[in-house]
Amino acid sequence: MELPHQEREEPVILIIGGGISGIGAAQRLYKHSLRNVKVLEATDRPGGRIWSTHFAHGVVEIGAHWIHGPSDGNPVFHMASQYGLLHETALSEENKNMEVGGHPAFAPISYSSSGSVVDAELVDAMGNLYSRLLDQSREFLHVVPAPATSVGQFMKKEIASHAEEWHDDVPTKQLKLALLSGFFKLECCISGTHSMDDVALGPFGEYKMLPGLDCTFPSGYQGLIQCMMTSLPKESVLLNKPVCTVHWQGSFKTPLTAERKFPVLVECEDGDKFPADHVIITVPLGFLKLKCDCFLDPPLPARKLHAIHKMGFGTNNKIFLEFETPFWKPDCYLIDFVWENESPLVDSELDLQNAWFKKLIGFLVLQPPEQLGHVLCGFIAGKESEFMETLTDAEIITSMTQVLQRFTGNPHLAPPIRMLRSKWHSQPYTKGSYSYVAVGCSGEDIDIIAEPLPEGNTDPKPLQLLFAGEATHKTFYSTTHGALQSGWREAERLIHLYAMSEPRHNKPKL
Ligand code: 6YU
Repeated sequence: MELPHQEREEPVILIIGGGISGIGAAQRLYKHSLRNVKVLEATDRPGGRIWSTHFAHGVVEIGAHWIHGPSDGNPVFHMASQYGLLHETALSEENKNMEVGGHPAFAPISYSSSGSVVDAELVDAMGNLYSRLLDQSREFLHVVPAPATSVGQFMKKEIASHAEEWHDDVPTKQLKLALLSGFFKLECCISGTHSMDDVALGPFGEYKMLPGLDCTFPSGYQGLIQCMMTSLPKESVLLNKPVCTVHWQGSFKTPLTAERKFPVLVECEDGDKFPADHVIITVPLGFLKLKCDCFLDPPLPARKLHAIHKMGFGTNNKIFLEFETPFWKPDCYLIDFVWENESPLVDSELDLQNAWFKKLIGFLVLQPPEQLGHVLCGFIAGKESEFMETLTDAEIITSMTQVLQRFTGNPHLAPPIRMLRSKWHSQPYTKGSYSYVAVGCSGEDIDIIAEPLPEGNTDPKPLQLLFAGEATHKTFYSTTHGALQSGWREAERLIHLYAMSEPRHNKPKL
């Protein structure tokens, strides 16, 4: 039986990328009866930077770890609680209302490079100073000109003037600076950057923190993606389908759609071609930076290309170590390393070969050990993190064992029995971890990247290309909730275009 004309002309929508933004967009379109939707995902699994895998006796997160700000305004939290994926303590009002300023909420045990434990009061005092300065860095959103170009520059200037007021002996002063140096490394992991000198000061306050004590998914973050996918037909998500070129502003037909012309044609690496009315591009900014000159035909407008190149996209990696027996106490949740001779006020030379591991901030003790085993998760950002990806497993295990022996002051500490690390910079379809607003950029650049094409609203074939993904969210960039909201935002644009409340939706409302 032949379909009525208007049904045949249901808009064809493609989504490039099966991360949370792409799957979220597909889910939203389906819910609003825009059902001619396909997700093309380059790799062999959905989820993108949400990626849980088996390690030791349980599951660990290669990518996203926490729900940042798990409270009612966070759509990932909302969805995860609806699907029943969170522990009941995460759902408590007390946890939802907690304000921790985006940082780990537990006190660390800090080891120094001479193998002793650093006085907890000193760690606390420097932690408080660092947090105050970081809060100040967020206060220059509407200040022109900002007092410095980068967060790093601003904070170092402030630290230098504080240090002048310290009346301690020289070793204590040095230790205080070494502690602050460690906090800078932590911030590099949080911001996904090599150095806080690369993060723009003015727009730093644009990133919004939600209340709530960061929580994890007891059975893995990827369970969220699996639940989201249950509302989509199986055949709507195509895996192993890397897209090489998106042709737009055209008039394309295929043997299957002989009498219908489409403005967009998506070409995959395996030669498959998919015509479409609309394409939501959710590929990571790292991929876009590398490929934007050839990924789109015709190329993107100059101002969009400029914004893509200027915005920051850095690397934050994890190193998981499993131990036969823990060398830490049962109440220890975080182990920090303090390199005693370091100072944020002195630029150290980059020595990747011999000193990459100095950028490691320390280790989280993953919970619960009864289920997972004795597992530590280290974080390392920047160029050192990218160098780490090039090393062999044996080289990493040796370096990690040496570092732990030195810092704990125990030369007999046994090496880990297993190791796993992420390699986000080497992932060909990601090329890093997440975005940040680099020096020279502002939230406006994020908006420019997010603008749909063709520009303006006079084109007879509107919204051919739409852009989603974490790097397109002005206030929640770098997070899963930012990514999800960006996917919803672009789905809503199309839903609005076809004004789905009307029975016939074959023609866009211009
Ligand atoms: C969060 C967290 N978290 C740790 C680490 C990483 C990230 N994030 P996706 O990449 O998922 O999907 C795109 C898909 O496109 C992908 O599957 C590709 O394969 C595919 N693709 C690419 N090219 C293609 C092609 N040509 N054809 C077809 N398909 C193609 N977020 O909320 N909590 O704890 C962490 C962390 C190691 C790597 C994180 C965290 C970031 C999120 O993982 C990420 O934003 C989203 O998953 C992205 O989803 P997506 O759909 O956009 O892309 C002031 C200020 C401070 C700012 N920062 C503060 C926040 C700190 C962020 N937190 C990070 C911390 C950790 C540990």
